[in-house]
Amino acid sequence: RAALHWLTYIQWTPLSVMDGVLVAVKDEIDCLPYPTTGGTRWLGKARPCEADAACVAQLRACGAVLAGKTNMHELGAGTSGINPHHGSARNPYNVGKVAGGSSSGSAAVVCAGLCPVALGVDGGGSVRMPAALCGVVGFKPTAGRLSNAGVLPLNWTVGMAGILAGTVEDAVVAYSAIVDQSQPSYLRPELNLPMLTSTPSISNVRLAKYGKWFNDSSEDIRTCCDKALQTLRAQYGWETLDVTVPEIEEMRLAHYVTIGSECTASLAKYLDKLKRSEIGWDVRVALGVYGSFSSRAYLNSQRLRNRQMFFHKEIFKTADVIVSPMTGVTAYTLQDDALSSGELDYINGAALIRYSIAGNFLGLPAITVMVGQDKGGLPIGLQFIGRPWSEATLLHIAFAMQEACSKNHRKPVVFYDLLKKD
Ligand SMILES: *[C@@H]1O[C@H](CO)[C@@H](O)[C@H](O)[C@H]1NC(C)=O
Ligand SMILES: CC(=O)N[C@H]1CO[C@H](CO)[C@@H](O)[C@@H]1O
Repeated sequence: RAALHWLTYIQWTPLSVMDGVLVAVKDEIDCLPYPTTGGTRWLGKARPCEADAACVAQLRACGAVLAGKTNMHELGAGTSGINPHHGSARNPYNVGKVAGGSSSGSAAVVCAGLCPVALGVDGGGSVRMPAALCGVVGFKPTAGRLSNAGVLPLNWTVGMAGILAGTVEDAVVAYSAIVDQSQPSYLRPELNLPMLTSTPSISNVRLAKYGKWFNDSSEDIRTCCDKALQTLRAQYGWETLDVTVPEIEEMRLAHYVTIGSECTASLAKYLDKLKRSEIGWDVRVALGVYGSFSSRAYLNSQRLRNRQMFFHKEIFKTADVIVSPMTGVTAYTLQDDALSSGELDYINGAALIRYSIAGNFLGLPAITVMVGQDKGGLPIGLQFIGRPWSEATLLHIAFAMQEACSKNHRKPVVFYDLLKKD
C-alpha cells in the first residue's frame, strides 16, 4: 500500500477531489494530533485522543488537509458559542454578534473563507443553527448515515456529525467522503448522490409548511423565508402545502430530557470527580438540570418520540420535505461581560433552537441554506427537513434554493479569499 501511495504522488494523481482541501474539525470530534476538549478545560486531559474519528480518517484518506480544531460551546450545552475558557467565536458578518453554537468555530471559519468545509456535531441543531447565523450551508444527514465512532459525547441517540460548507456543492463532496460504508447495507439504504445542475432535475416538489410555527420568528426572517418559498414556486413551480405539526412543545421538552440524560450518562465517570470550578457558569446550570431527570422521564420521552415520528410520517405521505426558517432570530449581540463569564440567554436560545428538534429527536436529515439578510445585514437561513434517507432529494432542493437567491447575498465583513494571488 505504501508503494502504491508513493506511485500516486509521482504521477501527481490526486487521491480524490478533496486532495489538498482544507477542512476544520469541531473540537468534539477526535482528530490527531490534537486533544478533544469538547470546549472544556478538562476533557482533553481526562480522555486522551488516541485515534482519528471515523469521519476524520476518511477525510484524511481522501487527501484532505486537517487544518485544525474549531472552538465550540462548552460540552455543546448551549447555542451561542460563547466560551469563557477558550474564547468566543465571533460572527464574520458582524464581529459584535455571536456566531451561534454549538459548532460556532466551524461556522465562523467557513463563513470567513478560511476553509470550504468544516465538520460539526448536531445534537440539537448545533450544526444548522450556527450555519444559519453565519450564512453557510449546514447539513445533518439521517441518523446512522455517518459513523459516530470518535465523536463526542459518546452514544447519544440524538447527536451525530454534520457538515458546514460554503456551498451545497461543497457539502455534497464532503458528504460523499464521510458517509459510513463500514456496516452491512441492510442497515441503511444505498447511498445516492445528487447530480447538481442549474436546472433542477427534480420536479413537483411538495413543501409542507406549518404556518403558525413558521411565523414564530422575527419579522425579517418570516418575510425573507416567505419570499424564498414564492421564489421556489415562481422559478420551479414547487407548491407549498399547509400542514400542522402537532405537539411541538412536547417534542422540544422530550428532546431536552433525552439529550440531557444521555449527556450526563456518558460523562458521569468524569463529572463525578470534577471540581465545579472547572466548568463555566451556564454549563453548571445546564448539568444541574440534566442531572435532575429521572429514568421515568427519559422513558416517557421515548414514547413521545414514537408518537412524533408517526406525525411526521403522516406529513411525509403528502409532502416531500417540511420547510421552516432555520432560526427564530438572527445573530444577536455578544455582550462584553459574557466573554469572561459566559451567558445564559433563554429568550434568544429558545428562538435559535425552535426549528431544530425534529432533525435530532427523529433522526431526520435536514439542511439549511442562506436565503437573505435582515435589516442589519445578518444572514437568514431556510431549513428543509426530509424523510429518512432522502439526503439526495434534500441536497437537490437546497441547491435549487441556493441558485435562486445566492447572487443577492452580500459577503461577510471578515472574509479571506484564499485563492486570490496578491
Ligand atoms: C403568518 O404571517 C403572514 C404574514 O407574514 C400571514 O399572512 C399569515 O396569515 C400568518 N399565518 C398564520 C398561520 O398565522
Ligand atoms: C460508553 C459506550 O457505550 N460507548 C460505546 C459507544 O458506541 C461505540 C460504537 O459505536 C462503542 O465502541 C462504545 O463502546
